[in-house]
Amino acid sequence: MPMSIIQGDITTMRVDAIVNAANPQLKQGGGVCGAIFRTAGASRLQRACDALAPVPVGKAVITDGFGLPARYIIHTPGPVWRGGTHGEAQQLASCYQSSLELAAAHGCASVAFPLISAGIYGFPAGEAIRIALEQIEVFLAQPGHGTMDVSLVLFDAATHRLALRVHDDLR
Ligand code: AR6
Repeated sequence: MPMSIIQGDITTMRVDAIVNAANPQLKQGGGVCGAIFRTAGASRLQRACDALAPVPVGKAVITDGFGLPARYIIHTPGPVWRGGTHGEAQQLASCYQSSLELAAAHGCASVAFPLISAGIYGFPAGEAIRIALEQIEVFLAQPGHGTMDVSLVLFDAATHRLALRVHDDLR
């Protein structure tokens, strides 16, 4: 199944799992993480997260989706952008790999990602998109994973347009 590149609010996605652009402490924070906590129910999600924290950058853990349409939330802390010379690209790639492996291990048939690290953590959007699309494609090409429905959900129109351009350039 090909991946989808869509514009929208990830908290509304009716998928098996949405991915949270988390921090290693799994605290609510702002950005997409803040929105996910608010929609899921902040205190019950925080209790579930506190039992799993801390999580190293590039790894992933899973909780219930609580009040979300999604059944699960996969929490992955992305790298903070520090100029690109501190292994940020590899760490970001690892976020997608870890999240997709965890989703598969939980039998998820559909997964939606936000653009991890590209907001508060400062990762340049074009490069973050390229890494996301490449890692999703690599995963879907693996035996047994080709039927998973994976979406990259961009919040604003400009980033969505950029993602479509990056996708075309990768062809
Ligand atoms: N749906 C989809 N994408 C969204 C939404 C939404 N509802 N809201 C924002 N985005 P960010 P990070 C986009 O800052 O850079 C938090 O405090 C946003 O436009 O949410 O990984 C965490 O707790 C951007 O493109 O995540 C961490 O401490 C993308 O989501 C820290 O911020 C990621 O932006 C993580 O920072």
